[in-house]
Amino acid sequence: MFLLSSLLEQEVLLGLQTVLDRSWDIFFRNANAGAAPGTAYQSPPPLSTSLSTLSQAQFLVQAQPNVDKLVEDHLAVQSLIRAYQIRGHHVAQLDPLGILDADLDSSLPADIVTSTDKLGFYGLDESDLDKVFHLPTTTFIGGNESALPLREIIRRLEMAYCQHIGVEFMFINDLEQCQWIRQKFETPGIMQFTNEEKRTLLARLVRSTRFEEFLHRKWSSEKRFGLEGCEVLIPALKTIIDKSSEKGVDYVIMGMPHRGRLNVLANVIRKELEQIFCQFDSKLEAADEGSGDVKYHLGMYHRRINRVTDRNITLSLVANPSHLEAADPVVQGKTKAEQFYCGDTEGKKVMSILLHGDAAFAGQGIVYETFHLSDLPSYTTHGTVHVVVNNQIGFTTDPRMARSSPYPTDVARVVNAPIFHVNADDPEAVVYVCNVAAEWRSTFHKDVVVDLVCYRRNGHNEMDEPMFTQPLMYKQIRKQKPVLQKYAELLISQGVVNQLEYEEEIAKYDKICEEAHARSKDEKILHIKHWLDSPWPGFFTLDGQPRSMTCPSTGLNEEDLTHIGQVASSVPVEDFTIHGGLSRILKTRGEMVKNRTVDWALAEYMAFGSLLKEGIHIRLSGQDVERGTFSHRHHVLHDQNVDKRICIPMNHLWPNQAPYTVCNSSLSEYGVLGFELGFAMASPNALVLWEAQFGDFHNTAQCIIDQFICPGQAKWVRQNGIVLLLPHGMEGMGPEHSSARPERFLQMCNDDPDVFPKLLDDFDVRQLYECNWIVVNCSTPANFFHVLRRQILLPFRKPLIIFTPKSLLRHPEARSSFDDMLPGTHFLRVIPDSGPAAQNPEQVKRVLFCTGKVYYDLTRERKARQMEADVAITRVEQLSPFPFDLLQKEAQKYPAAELVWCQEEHKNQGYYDYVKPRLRTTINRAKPVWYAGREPAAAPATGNKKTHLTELQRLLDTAFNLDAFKDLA
Ligand SMILES: Cc1ncc(C[n+]2csc(CCOP(=O)(O)OP(=O)(O)O)c2C)c(N)n1
Ligand SMILES: *[C@@H]1O[C@H](CO)[C@@H](O)[C@H](O)[C@H]1NC(C)=O
Ligand SMILES: *[C@@H]1O[C@H](CO)[C@@H](O)[C@H](O)[C@H]1NC(C)=O
Ligand SMILES: [Mg+2]
Repeated sequence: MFLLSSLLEQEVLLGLQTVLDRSWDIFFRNANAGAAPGTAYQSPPPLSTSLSTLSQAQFLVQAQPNVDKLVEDHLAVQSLIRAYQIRGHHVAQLDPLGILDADLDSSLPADIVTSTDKLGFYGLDESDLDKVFHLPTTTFIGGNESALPLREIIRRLEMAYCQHIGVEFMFINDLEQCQWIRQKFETPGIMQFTNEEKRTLLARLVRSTRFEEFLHRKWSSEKRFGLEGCEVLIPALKTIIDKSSEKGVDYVIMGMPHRGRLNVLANVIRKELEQIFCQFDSKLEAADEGSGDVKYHLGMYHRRINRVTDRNITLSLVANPSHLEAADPVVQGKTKAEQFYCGDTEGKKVMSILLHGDAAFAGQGIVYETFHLSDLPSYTTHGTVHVVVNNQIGFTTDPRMARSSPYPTDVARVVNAPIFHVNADDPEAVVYVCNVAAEWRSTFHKDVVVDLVCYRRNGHNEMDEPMFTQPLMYKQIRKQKPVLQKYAELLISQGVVNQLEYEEEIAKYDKICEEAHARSKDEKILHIKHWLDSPWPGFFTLDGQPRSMTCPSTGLNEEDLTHIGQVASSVPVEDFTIHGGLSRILKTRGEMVKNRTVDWALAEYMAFGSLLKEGIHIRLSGQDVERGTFSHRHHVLHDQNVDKRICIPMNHLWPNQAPYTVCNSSLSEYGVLGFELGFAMASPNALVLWEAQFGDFHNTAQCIIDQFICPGQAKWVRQNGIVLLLPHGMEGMGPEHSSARPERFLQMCNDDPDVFPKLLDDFDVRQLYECNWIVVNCSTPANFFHVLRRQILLPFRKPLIIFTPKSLLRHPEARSSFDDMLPGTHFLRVIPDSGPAAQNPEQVKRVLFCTGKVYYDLTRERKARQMEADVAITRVEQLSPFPFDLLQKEAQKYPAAELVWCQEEHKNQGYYDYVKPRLRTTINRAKPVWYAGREPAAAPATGNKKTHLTELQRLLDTAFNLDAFKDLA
């Protein structure tokens, strides 16, 4: 007697159907005939009925003991099969050293039949081993057989799940995908290699192994983060690339950490060996601008023929900082962009491969953030193949101290990615899972993980002593035969190659290395330009000449301004009901357009709309950017009656316009900013913007800012025009929503505060060319419009940091006229005073220099105090590069005036520390530069509204009290 429903999991059921068609018959006939009154019984559903009906059915059945036992045993065998599918990987032999279980747990699951006494768990015993059992449809171990003796069932399950491959997939919520994987690993004899394939694999192992040995021979005291202990990585990657190429991929974008990077460059990407070797020669100087980077960080781009598939393939390895896993989202963004530009909407032609170390993959949160982008419409790259070099150590740390999850790969389970653990000392098993991984990606377009369980033969780097901390492991490692030797011996014993052929293969590759080394000595100069991961052909020249260092007017004709304004205030599709409140917003926009004025949102619209007309793709990404955090943007309209029906007017502006992408992101900064940086890397002809919900949230993405955006060009001679929109302003909203931390960005600007630059022609453009990034805080919508357009019209690309307003979005005075946006107008780096003070500059007693929103507080206060002739207010709109030229003019214009920097931020924050020395340099230190603003503080702002207002009043009092600095002078 048993309760069927509780036992019936979906998959067990599928299997039951085959077993039951015969036995059920008898079973029910008996029950029907002899059912005692009161025995709960229902007539069974036909076997063809849907699973749900069947599993809902509950029936207590009483049967003859032998039939009962038959059914029970079948169910037992099915749960046994399922146990192997779920937990077989826990007993697979994954560690080449045989020391540590790959899942950090040496206990054996009770339901895996490692010895016959375990059969008892299932109510079976040895006498059942030769009984034949029907196989459920959820297994492929039978091949063409539908039934097998239990002994053979167990043997085949062990072959499939408990050898050198551990398959972790039963958490996947999709039956078709599970069946696909089972078929790949359970089908008897499916893992076959031809002699040709074995020889190719051996040759690849020879290259991988001998490359490291060559470097070791020539430069034994150099760090190279060699691959020893995971030489199989090279054939693994080549297999993934070959198989993907066969499936139609022609562009592979890769990201990887230090370990084995030079080997990957040499043997996977096939960077010329002399270019790699010459980096080891310390006599060489860097020929290009910038600081350069160490050899195991540089990027690479290479196009060549894939010898296995005879198809062209482009391989690109993205430059990375030391910060492990930081390049993950960057690779994804670049991949997305490359897919976008070649119209590859399903990821059939462009794909990414990410490599990871075991400790970093488990420990770094960015891995999780990146996984969560993998299936979002505007961020998916349609499946990434992840390869983990799981050498069971991170620097000196044992994995048992480095993670709380059984495997380093568990993070991938959140996106239902199958995970293939494989013993890296079995090269054929490795190649097999890599083929399956590539096929998985091309079939389901979802992420997949290959976990190469290996070891690290040396210390963390070649200079490092591992025995201090891992004595037992390294005793074993010293005894461990290298995988190349093991595999060569195997193939020789199988008669696939002979000793002589093997030695010749080695000699051949050693000779290649030697010759390249000889050539590398002729290379006098290291060209970082050979190490670009994303070349921009055609961008830096115009008709074969370098582009001139000028920037055309960023203005726009009236007709286009009006047209964009009209589209921005309408619903360009029929039968579309928008929210009543939004109708009012659009109506007000329409009126503004009639009045020839713009507010912030409209200025942004005009900048985007005009660039789209010129064929510039625009992508705006970040949390809630579609509507705008402050409900001012509304780039995506939602039909109030139809779910998911949306309209993006920006895409209805012009015939043949470039596409506009605006996308609400996942709640991530590090991941999403990295992604957009990668997107911007792919092409200079796109305006890619990331907006923080509030400016201070950028600190969760600090690594991308510090390691990529700020020094990217200097380290990797790679320009990037990404724009950061960071809402900023002291508005009494408390410490967390006030400051975008301008001081951080300004502190990282590369211009010299103490040197007044030479004012050559086109000073402004040259200054932009030389800086590492541009930092602005616009006080008018028109200036915001211009700076966005300038970003594209410049003949080069620089990151642009914009502190954007909150209350100014709706401030009645923060409006601009079309007149300030017409042809001939341009971005104003400095906005001088134009009122009574400027008419009579000699009479002016004080110049207040400021930036951003505080300008509006200052003008209001000045008016209230009737001091318009006494105090001039100069707005610094571009903070970096610092407008030395224009500010010099401003200072000279008011000879009798005191100079004051005024800001609403606290004194140790904001702009003061950046501006003060530069202003002093500008005036040749002829006068002091005073400060009017909040006191130094630990938090960016008070949480108390009243204190906020008091502080504001106090700073305004200082700014307009002409005696304020008398005592200090
Ligand atoms: C974000 C970050 N934190 C710390 C380090 C310092 N670090 C360099 S390598 C390393 C260990 C990495 O271990 P693993 O990911 O297993 O790679 P392996 O070196 O074993 O190949 C550490 C901690 C780093 N590079 N990046
Ligand atoms: C590969 O690319 C080259 C140059 O772009 C081209 O000449 C060649 O025909 C291509 N080969 C194949 C097989 O597509
Ligand atoms: C347009 O201008 C008129 C007249 O100056 C003014 O009353 C109205 O408020 C303006 N509308 C908008 C939306 O700015
Ligand atoms: Mg490691």
